[in-house]
Amino acid sequence: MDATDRLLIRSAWWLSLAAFLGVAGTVLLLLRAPGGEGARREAVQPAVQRVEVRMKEFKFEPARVEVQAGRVELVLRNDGVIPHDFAIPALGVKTEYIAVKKEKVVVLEVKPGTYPFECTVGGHKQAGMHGTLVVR
Ligand SMILES: [Cu+2]
Repeated sequence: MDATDRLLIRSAWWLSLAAFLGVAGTVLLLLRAPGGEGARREAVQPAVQRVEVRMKEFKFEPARVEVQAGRVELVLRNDGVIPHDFAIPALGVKTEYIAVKKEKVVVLEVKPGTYPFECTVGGHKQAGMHGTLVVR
């Protein structure tokens, strides 16, 4: 093997390496391209709706909560001076007592409709602790 042969072999090796890197680079670009599989899956599953509801004596703020159908996270925060809870009877939802200055997150899958909610602690609903979840 003389010097020319060795040079040719080395060039061939560099050419195949360059070809391989070119193919690999293209594959990576295709995988990361917007509109690829990942982006499509994201479009089908919209972002989770997160709604904060504050509780105090004796009301919920806001008392009317409007969301789109699908997955909803209700962040229930007790800004009052005694424990409260949160229930949506039509959906079979009821939290434990939520202590003063604490919060609880309730995750729901909701269909369009109107769902009354309330605090089930004795007398609280009658005193004004109730509201409506409206799902569009
Ligand atoms: Cu209450």
